[in-house]
Amino acid sequence: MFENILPLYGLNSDDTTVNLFGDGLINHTWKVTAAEQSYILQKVNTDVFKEPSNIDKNLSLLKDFLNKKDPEYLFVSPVKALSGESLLDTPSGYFRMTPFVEGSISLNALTKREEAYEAAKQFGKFSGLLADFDASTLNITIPDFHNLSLRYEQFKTACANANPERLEQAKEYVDFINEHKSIVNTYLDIVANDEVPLRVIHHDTKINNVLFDANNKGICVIDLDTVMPGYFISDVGDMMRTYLCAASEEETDLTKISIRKDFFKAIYEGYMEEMAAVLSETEKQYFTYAGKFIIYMQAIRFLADHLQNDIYYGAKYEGHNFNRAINQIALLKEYLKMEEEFTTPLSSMKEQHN
Ligand code: ADP
Ligand code: GN1
Ligand code: MG
Repeated sequence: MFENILPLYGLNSDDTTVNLFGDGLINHTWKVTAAEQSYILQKVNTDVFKEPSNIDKNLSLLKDFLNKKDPEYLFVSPVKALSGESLLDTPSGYFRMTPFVEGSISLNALTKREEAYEAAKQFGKFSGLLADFDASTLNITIPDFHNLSLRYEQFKTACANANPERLEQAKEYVDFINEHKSIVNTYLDIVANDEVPLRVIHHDTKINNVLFDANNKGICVIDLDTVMPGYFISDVGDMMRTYLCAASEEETDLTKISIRKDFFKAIYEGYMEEMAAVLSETEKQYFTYAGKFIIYMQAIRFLADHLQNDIYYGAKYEGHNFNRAINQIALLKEYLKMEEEFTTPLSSMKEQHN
C-alpha cells in the first residue's frame, strides 16, 4: 500500500521507513521517516468520519485564521501532495500526512501536575486564539458527537438490542448509568442557556492529543478531526477524565483509580490562564460539572459499544470495552466523591482569574 501512497507526496518508498505509530483509537497512524524529515501518515477512519473532506476544509480555514492571528503558533496541519491536495482519496482509503513534530513525546498518562498544567494551557490557548473565529463556519465532522442526551438515548437502544448475556453481566453498570441521569439533565440546561455559547472546541483533549518536549513543556495540540462548534465543558471534561487519574482508561485494577486533587487545580490554572477572559461567568460555574459530563459520557460510549459487540472502538481482547466502561464508572464514582471539595478551591482560584 505505502508504495502507492508515498510517491503521491514525492517520496521514494525505497529510502523511506514506515512504522505503525502512537496509541490513537480511531485512525491508522504511521511514522514515515524519509531522508530529509519525518512525517505522520494517517488513513482516516471513514466509519467514524463519514466525510473526510469536511475535516480537510476545517483545517484549511483554521490554518488561514491562525497563521494571521499568531504566526508563531504551531498549527499542525497536513502537507500538500504533488497534486496540491492535502487529503488524498485513493483506492486504499483517505490519506493525509503532517510533518512529524521533531523532539515531541506523547503521553498516555500523566505523572506530574506540571504536565496537566501544560496540556490544559495548550488546549486553552487553542480555543482562546480561536475565540473570535466564527465557529458556525466549521463543518460538523461527527454530528452530535458530544450530545449527551442523544448518547444516553443511544445507550438505551443499545441495552434494548443487546446480547442478553452481555446485558445481564453489565446490569450493575447499566443501573449506575440510569441512576445518574441527572448529569444528562444538567447538559440539557447548558444547551438551553444563552450564556453558554458554542465555541471552537477540540472535543478530544485526552492526554495523547497534546505533544510535549523532553522538558515536559507542552508544544502543541494535535488530532484536530473533531474540532467543531461545541461547549467548553467538552474540552475541560476530557482533560479531567484523562489527567486526574494516574491510571488510564485501559487499567483493569480498579484500586488504581483515584483522583489527584492537585491535578484538578493544575487543569484549572493552565486552562484559565488562556480562557478566563473569554469564558462567561455562567460557563465558569460549570467548570466542575465538565468532569462528570465527559466521564459519564465516555462510560456510556464504552458500555454501549460493548453491548453492540465493539463496532465502534474495536476490542483487543474479549470484554475490552466492558473493562473500559467499568474503569470509567469507577473514575466517575471517585470524581463524584471529590466534587464538593473541587468547588471550594475553585472559588478561591477564581479570584485570581476574574
Ligand atoms: P487518533 O485519532 O487515532 O487518535 P492522532 O491524530 O491522535 O490519531 O495520532 C495518533 C498518535 O500519533 C498521537 O497520539 C501522537 O502520539 C502521534 N502523532 C500524531 N500526529 C503527530 C505529529 N504531527 N507529530 C508527532 N506525533 C504525532
Ligand atoms: C477516541 O481518536 P482518539 O483515540 O484520540 C474518541 C474519543 C474518545 C477516546 C477514548 C472520534 O479518541 O471521543 O474520548 O477515543 N474519538 C472519536 O479514548 O470517537
Ligand atoms: Mg488521538
